[in-house]
Amino acid sequence: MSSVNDSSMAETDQDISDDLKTNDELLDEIVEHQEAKLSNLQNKHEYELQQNQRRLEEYERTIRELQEKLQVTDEKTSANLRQFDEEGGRFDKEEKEKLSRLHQRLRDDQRTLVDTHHNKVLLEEQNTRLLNDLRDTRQMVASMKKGLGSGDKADGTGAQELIKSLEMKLNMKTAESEKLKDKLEELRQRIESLQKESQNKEIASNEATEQTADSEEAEGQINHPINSGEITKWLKEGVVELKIKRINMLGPPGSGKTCSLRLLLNEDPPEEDVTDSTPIACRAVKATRISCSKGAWERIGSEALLEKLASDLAAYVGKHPKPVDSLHNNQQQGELMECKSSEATDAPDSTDSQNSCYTKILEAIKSGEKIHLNQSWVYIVDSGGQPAFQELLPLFVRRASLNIVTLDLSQGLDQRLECNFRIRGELFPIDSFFASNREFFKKVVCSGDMCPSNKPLPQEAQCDAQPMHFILGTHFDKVSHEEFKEVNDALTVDLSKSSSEDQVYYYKENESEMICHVNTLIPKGEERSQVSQEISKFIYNCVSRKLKIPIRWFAFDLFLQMEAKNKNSSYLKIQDVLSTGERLKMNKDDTEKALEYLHEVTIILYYPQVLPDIVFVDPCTIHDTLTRLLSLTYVNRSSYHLILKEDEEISKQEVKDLSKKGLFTLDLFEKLPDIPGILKSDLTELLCQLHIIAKIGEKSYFIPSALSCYNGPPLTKDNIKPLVIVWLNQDNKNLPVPQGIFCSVIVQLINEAALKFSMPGSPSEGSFIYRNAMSFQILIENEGCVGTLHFINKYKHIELYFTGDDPAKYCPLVREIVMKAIAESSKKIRVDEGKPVPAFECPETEDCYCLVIDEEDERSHCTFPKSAEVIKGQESYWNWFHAPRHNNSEVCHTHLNIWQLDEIYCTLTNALFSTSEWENLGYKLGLIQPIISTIRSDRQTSDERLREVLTKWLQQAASAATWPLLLKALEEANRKDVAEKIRCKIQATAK
Ligand SMILES: Nc1nc2c(ncn2[C@@H]2O[C@H](COP(=O)(O)OP(=O)(O)OP(=O)(O)O)[C@@H](O)[C@H]2O)c(=O)[nH]1
Ligand SMILES: [Mg+2]
Repeated sequence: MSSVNDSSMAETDQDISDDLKTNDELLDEIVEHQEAKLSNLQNKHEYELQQNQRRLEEYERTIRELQEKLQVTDEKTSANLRQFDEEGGRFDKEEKEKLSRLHQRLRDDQRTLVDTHHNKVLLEEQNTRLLNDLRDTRQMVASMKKGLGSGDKADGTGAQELIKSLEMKLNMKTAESEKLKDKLEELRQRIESLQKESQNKEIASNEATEQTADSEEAEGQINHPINSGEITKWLKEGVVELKIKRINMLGPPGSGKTCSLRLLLNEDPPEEDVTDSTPIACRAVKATRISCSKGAWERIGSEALLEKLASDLAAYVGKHPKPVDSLHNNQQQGELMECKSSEATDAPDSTDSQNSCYTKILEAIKSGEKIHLNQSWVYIVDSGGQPAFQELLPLFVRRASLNIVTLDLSQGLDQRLECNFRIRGELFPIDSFFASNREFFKKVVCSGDMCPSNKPLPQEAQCDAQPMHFILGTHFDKVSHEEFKEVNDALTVDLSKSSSEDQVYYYKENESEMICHVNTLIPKGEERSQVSQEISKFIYNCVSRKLKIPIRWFAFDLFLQMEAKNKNSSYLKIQDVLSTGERLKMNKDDTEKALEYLHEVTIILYYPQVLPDIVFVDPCTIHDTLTRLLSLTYVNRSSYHLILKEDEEISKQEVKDLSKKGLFTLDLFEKLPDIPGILKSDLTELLCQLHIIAKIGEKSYFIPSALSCYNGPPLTKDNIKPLVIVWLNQDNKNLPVPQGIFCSVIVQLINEAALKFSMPGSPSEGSFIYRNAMSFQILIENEGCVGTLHFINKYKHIELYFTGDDPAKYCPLVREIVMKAIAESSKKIRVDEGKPVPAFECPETEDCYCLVIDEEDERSHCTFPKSAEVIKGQESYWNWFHAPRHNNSEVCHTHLNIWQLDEIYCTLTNALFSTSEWENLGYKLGLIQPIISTIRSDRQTSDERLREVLTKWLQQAASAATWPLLLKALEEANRKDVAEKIRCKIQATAK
């Protein structure tokens, strides 16, 4: 039994041992499995930690970079703010606040970044703790293994508990790690958003810096003299594009200019039967179209216009809703409508409205919007028709886009015009240098005389366009339709013979009616309105010029006009002008530049060299004083009280001196009504500067416009032929003598220092003292009187005669001085069109001029395609230039012809003239730039271009092309060597 028991016990032991073994193995497996699991977890955790570590490092780097960037931005912003502070006042409070808000936000962001950094440190600490925990876990697993190996807890429960606790701990750590991960992710996102925000701030800060730089640049420009850059600077902030229809009313005295203007503006006809004559030029009427459909015009005052501008600007930048009455404005068409106000009806609370305009305009400009307003104006200048005024007009009137030419139909076409100076219902006959309507029409319309041809405005589009004409036949109520037709047809024929045909608008093209006939005195009512609308609508569609004016300057101009109106004065003191500028945030320099610009562009007159304290906002007071002075020569003694100051009288001698010699004294000038605040002596100084008068003694002045007009026979030609001065345009077309230049040159010659030009004491036989013809005795120190110069305005040209014993000695000097005076006067009255060229009247062909093209070689070029050979070598002509020389060989003077082109070309190239020098030679041969440009574009090789240059020269110079001229051109083109070679060759051939 025992053996059985023993064996069964042995078996049981064996089983237990096996079981234990199996348990151990199982436990080992479990431990191994858990160990592997833990190890995996540990690896995963380590990997994650490593990742976290790397990310943290990245964040740390990003934060560092961000901090650096922020520091730079911060420094920039602080520098900007400092700069703004230093330049205090330049930037307004609003901008400063904006920047300081930006600065504040940057500081906040910096603080957030510091917080982020702090969080990162906490995260690092947590990670360290995690690592420690993991180390503990590892140790626990190791000790568990050890415990199991020693069999302390043979049932394995200890191990299982351990495993459970380990799993719990691991789970805990994993959750913690997850949390950390989330936190890191959150942190990353915040850093990213911070980064973005910082970038935006940086851009904003850079923009602010750029703006500072821009304004610095702009500030820099202010110190420079006025230039296109200066205008561009102001144009940048906004532009008013004015579509200006600048209209000048031209017509013989009493032809109905003023009455026509009233009709066009739909104003009532004048109440008086005889209207007063208009002074030299009237205050310019600004009119706007009041209704698109009706097309009528209405005068508009500066205040109304300013209010309109302010509300348009406000509406433009969208800050203020447009007032209801401005909503009629049709921006698309650029029409200014329904803006009813005139100088007379401006509201009494003008200061308030002025202040509100300042505010609105400045706000609009400051808004930073690129403003662009379109406004259409009709800008009409009514001028006085007196012939005496004509020469003064260009100084006060700018070139028009349209001339309305009035002709009194009742005076007949060829009938001598009855011209009167009208004052307070009285008529005083005046002389007239145009005998009839036809003559006036031909002068003004067919040849463009008596139209101011001064410079187009700097910013004007279509600046090269010639003014157009619109012919208004007045007094239609006094003639039959047949009579009108006769005049219309005759003038149409005259026009068709001229080159100005396309410069006239036909009123009814289909009915061949060039002239628009009208009775300007139609009584107030429906018919008058209808006629007014019809004509003004037609005129409105005629040409207009576009003018870009910086908004600030445009507003400045209007404010000045308002200031002057408030002060009831035609001028302003410079202090008032500067303070108006200041209110528009313009400093002294800006204001002076704006004044210079407005002087050029509008009617403002500012002569800092003569009257630095005065700005004439409207020159009407100057016109009035001058008109009064000149009218003393027409009116009767009994009417002097209408012209002079109260209780003032003038002597017969004073009137005689003025009308016969053009002389007046300061005493006489003082007797004319004063312009309050302006000394008469200052006014005479101004008139001297304008070349209207010349000072000829301590208190005496000479005014050529006061003289009568010479209508007598032409001078009998003396031993020396007259030199004529003609004006040519770019296409070598003859232009009339520019209006205003003749009297201006007379004044200039009287002031001449090099030679003394002395006027004769009074008109006598053989000498002239007229508005259009003047004789000067030429006096030279130690030699006395060396001759007499007769200087005559023939309107197509100016003629110079010299009578003296030795013309060859003095004529060249006289010619030079006259040409210099013409150049000076052209500048003064801003003649832009045409170039004065010395010439002779062609002895062979009527109306043809021989233009002097080479005084040395006595070469002239006929304006008619015809030879001027006859003049060559004739002393009576060339004495104006030099004593004649005839030392060149016959061969040399043989004229070159177009069929010699190849010979000339080969001679040049054989003498080693390079074809590549074609352009320089072309210029030296007198070809003008457009021809050179055409040659360059039309011909490909220099070879062809040289041939073309020679062709053009031969054609242009006609029979006047000679070898000496070509040689001279070569010498001037720095090819003396070539010239010498050719000269030798020609001489050899001649022998
Ligand atoms: N019957 C009639 N008279 C007219 C007409 N137009 C003008 N008049 C008269 O002609 C005179 C001169 O008219 P204005 O318009 O002042 O002439 P103006 O061309 O401005 O004259 P100045 O300013 O001296 O150059 C006035 O007395 C008018 O009454 C018209 O169409 N018919
Ligand atoms: Mg008039």
